[in-house]
Formats: sequence, C-alpha cells, structure tokens
Amino acid sequence: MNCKPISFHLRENPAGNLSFLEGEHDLPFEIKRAYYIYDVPADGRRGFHAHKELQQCLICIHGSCKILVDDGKEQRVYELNNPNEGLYIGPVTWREMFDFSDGAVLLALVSQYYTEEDYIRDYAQFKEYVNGGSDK
Ligand code: T46
Repeated sequence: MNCKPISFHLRENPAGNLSFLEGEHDLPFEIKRAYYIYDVPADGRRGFHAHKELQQCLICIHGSCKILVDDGKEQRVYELNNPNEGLYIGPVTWREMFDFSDGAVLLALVSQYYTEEDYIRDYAQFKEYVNGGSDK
C-alpha cells in the first residue's frame, strides 16, 4: 500500500502549538497545489476516485474524518484527528473520505496542478488500471 501516516514537526508553547512541514523534505514531492474541504454533512462521503500520477498529503487541521484507501488488493481505513499528523497517499490508490465531524476541515497538499485527466472515477476502470489495463 503506497500510503502512510506522517507526523509533522511540532513546536509546543504555552502560547499555542505550531506544526510545520516542508515539501520535498517532509513529503516525497514538491507542493504545487493546496485545497481544503469543509462544511461536509455528517453523512457526507467524498472521493470515490484514484489518481494516476498525483501524490498528496491529507491533514485534518480541525476536527476529524476517516479516509478509506484501496490499492486494488487491500483496503485500509485511517482516522485523521490530529493537526500534527497527515496521511500520504501515493498514485493509483482509490480513496473515499467520510465520517466528518462537525466543523472538520480537511487540507490537501498536492504534487500537481489540477487536471481531470489524472482522475480515475470509476472503480471497475481503476481495477483494470491496477492490473495493467487501460483506464478508458
Ligand atoms: C482527492 C480527494 C481527497 C477543481 O477544479 N480544482 C481542484 O483543485 C480540486 C481539488 C477540485 N476541483 C473541482 C473538480 C470538481 O468539479 O472541484 C469539484 C469537486 O472535486 P472532487 O469531486 O474531485 O472532490 P473530492 O472531495 O471528491 O476529491 C478531492 C480531490 O479532487 C481529490 O484529488 O484526492 O479530494
């Protein structure tokens, strides 16, 4: 599974904590884009796709949510509930995000600019792609 939790650098202080990470140093890619997901209803479920090339790190900077990752052979569910920890997700990994707590904010730091060409949004096509076939 090309996916792993990452703990960031933490500077604790009575005046408040500070976490930081650097692209290429703490993540295996240069950060080209950031997006964030919020106001997700309790029963909201998002994702349902894989990326061909894109890598990313997901950080629940407020609240909590769960991420299902699937490499076509194995599935795992991670809970993100700590702003000092993220989940790295490599290419060709199906993902679904769910169980968002009230007010949760999920930040994604990403290796590529947005292009729909990089998405595989159909699970059967994803399985075919994993097994060496086409995504079409
Ligand atoms: C991912 C999971 C974790 C853009 O135009 N630019 C962007 O940078 C992004 C991220 C999305 N969009 C458009 C594409 C869709 O029309 O925004 C709409 C919603 O995107 P999507 O349905 O892909 O959203 P999620 O939450 O299912 O998936 C997102 C990311 O797209 C994806 O890369 O891994 O979060």
